[in-house]
Amino acid sequence: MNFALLAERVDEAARHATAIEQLTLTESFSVDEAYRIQRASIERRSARGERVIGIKLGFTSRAKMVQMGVDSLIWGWLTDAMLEEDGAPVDLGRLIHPRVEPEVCFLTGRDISVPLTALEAARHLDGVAPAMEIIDSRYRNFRFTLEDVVADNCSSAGLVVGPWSCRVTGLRNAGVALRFDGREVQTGSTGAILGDPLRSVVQASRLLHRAGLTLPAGSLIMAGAATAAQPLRAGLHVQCMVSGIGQAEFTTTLINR
Ligand code: OOG
Ligand code: MG
Repeated sequence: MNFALLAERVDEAARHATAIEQLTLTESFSVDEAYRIQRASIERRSARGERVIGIKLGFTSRAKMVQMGVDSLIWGWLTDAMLEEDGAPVDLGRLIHPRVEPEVCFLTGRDISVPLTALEAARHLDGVAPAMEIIDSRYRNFRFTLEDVVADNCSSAGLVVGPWSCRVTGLRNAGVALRFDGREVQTGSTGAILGDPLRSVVQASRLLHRAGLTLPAGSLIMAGAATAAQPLRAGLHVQCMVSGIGQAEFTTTLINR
């Protein structure tokens, strides 16, 4: 199988905001192979000058697993081109069928390369922030298998990170609200994320170790959505509130279609 060719398909779909058929309709590959396709797609981004700034976890909450019909924890890469400024407008014109999900984002203070306990994970962190991930499956109708979504860098398209706080251990049950124009569209708790989003860092450490990778100090870790994702449209003011640590926000516009 030609991993580079499959990576090119998902990468071009993202670059041109054009949906493609699921790769698994015509190819058969394992989850491990899907991660190799994902890796090759990130190498294409790096070749264009994008820089890896961290990783994201997916399907760390039941709400997301139920919404998408996938029940395994997955992970992908975040690059500097995906990072949107807190409070700034996000252009939906470069996206296919974007959705937003309320998350928390951790900032690492030390390299992570070996499996960590929750206590050790907390000591490897410099901060936590309310955050939102913008996901945009490159597959038609936002439908995929586990292998498809992994190959597609776990649908990641953007992230907005609010102000940093040092309360990395205080998030076992903090209220989460996603608001569109001031109206609540999703509500939940940070406890929905593996019981405590700190466990996403524990899981990340295991995954990195298994992949033989080191996540450098100063990296971001998106813990995964606390609620189902909500479809975006132009002209919205989008806000994510996390009790005790604050909020992140952005507006949506439609420019480059
Ligand atoms: C896959 C990404 C899942 C999360 O936070 O659970 C994810 C998708 O739903 O398209 O990012
Ligand atoms: Mg997510």
